Amino acid sequence: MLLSLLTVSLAAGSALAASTDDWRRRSIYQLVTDRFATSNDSSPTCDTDDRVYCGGTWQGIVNKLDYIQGMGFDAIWISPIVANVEGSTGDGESYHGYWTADQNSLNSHFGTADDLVALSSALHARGMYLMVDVVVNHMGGTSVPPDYSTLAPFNSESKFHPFCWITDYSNQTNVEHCWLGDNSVPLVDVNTEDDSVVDFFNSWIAGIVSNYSVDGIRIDTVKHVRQDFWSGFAEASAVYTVGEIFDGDVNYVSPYTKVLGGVLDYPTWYQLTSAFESTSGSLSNLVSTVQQAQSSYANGEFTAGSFLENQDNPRFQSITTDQGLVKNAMSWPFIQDGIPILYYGQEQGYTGGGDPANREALWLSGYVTQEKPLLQLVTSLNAARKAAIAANSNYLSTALTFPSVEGSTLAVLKYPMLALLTNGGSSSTPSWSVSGTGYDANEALIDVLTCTTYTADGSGGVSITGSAGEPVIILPTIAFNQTYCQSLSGSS
Ligand code: ABC
Ligand code: CA
Repeated sequence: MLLSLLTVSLAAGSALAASTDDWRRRSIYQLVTDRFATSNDSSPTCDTDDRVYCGGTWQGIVNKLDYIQGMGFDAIWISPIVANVEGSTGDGESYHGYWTADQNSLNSHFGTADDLVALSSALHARGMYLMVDVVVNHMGGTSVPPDYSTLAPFNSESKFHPFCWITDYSNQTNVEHCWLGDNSVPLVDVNTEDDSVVDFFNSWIAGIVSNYSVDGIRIDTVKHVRQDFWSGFAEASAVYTVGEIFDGDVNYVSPYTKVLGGVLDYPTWYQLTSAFESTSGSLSNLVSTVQQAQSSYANGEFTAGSFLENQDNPRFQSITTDQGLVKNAMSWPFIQDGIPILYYGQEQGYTGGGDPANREALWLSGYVTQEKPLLQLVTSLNAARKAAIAANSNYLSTALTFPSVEGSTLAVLKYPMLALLTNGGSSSTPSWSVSGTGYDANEALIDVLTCTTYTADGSGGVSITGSAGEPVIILPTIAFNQTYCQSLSGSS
């Protein structure tokens, strides 16, 4: 009884806060604030190798929301917002926002508190959500030992774990208590066992959510903090929380799904990348990892964040530029059970390698939307997912199945969407034959990527021959807005 009263009053106090359920139908555009857009639409040079601030701001994002929403995204994830280490270090400047210096101030390179409020208001006016990246595990130092007096509000050594580098990822105590980073920028490991630290972070996150009307949070370095820290933190935030547990093993990641709203689906990411990075990748490894995650994550894969790229890994097109493989890999986040996340720049065909090369300034692309096949692909995929959600009220709780896995082809069914994938590459002519689709006999079907129409066979099965190793994303024609196809043919 007491518990339910508490739940009611929490809900009332955060009427605008978006729950995990609210996020399930969303699709997220992840951007690096410093690299997405400048306040006055200028295009300063930005050499990623320099690792310096290039000039992106919150105001800049506001000015480019048409670009993001035009692709069908209804949420954005921005870089951490708090004040960071200033000036140059052996690892460059803190343009990415992960080297916190003061938890209680904003990063003035990105704008003012008013600018951040203006961003969340502009998003909400469009029915879009704001997700903010937050770092609890560490703060940024500039020497070993660090000068603790530069850190706020924890300005004494006792609020941190004693210095040691993380050296052994198989030792969880080492992972939680020792430090990330290097001699230039040690990531000073916060003592998240200290009650006053825990209390601080719980009210800190509640404050961030309410001060800036934040709808969800991405949590950094989750596996570097004891698991039982997170449920209190997630509750205090009162919004959807998605945690970064950078690990390829479903068994390692699963327990964190019990203490957070969801996780970034790293186990699937590893298999997705290796399945499509070449024509010899294994589709069945992808299938088995997805099935394992579906059965062991607390909410299946429904509340996991699914991605192909992010700020920590080489862009997919630095591994392969075969457009057949690229389009198949890019399709995955939009056809699976969880919440799709697209890392900015992928739609423009960016090819940067590992950090820092994968953090190119988007203004250098001119935000062009015409004759950008990958931008068109993403737009179609968002449209297809929205149509599937609208057509089947159970879509978001229907677990995907794999009705066919054969050589270099794979069929993924999440009724009414049937995604036909292949890693045969752009010189292949894939074909799929799928039964048990749930479609009616002779039902009219459409490939949303090309607007080509097909007809199911007498028992609802589908036999399709594709081209150039590209994916085919099928919906019943009746479920897909035909004006979308008209605008597609009109713009080409
Ligand atoms: C800077 C430079 C880099 C330089 C580095 C030393 O310093 O830019 O060029 O190499 C931020 C910045 C970075 C910066 C770092 C360190 O801080 O963005 O540019 O790098 O100063 C999060 C964020 C990330 C952020 C931080 C720190 C954490 O997403 O952007 O980085 O706030 C670990 C952490 C993970 C962290 C990641 C960068 O490092 O766990 O939270 N990401 C293994 C480990 C992982 C480890 C990963 C990468 O390698 O398990 O824990 O992530 O180092 C598979 C296994 C995996 C294994 C891989 C390699 O192999 O299954 O477990 O992953 O088979
Ligand atoms: Ca830690």
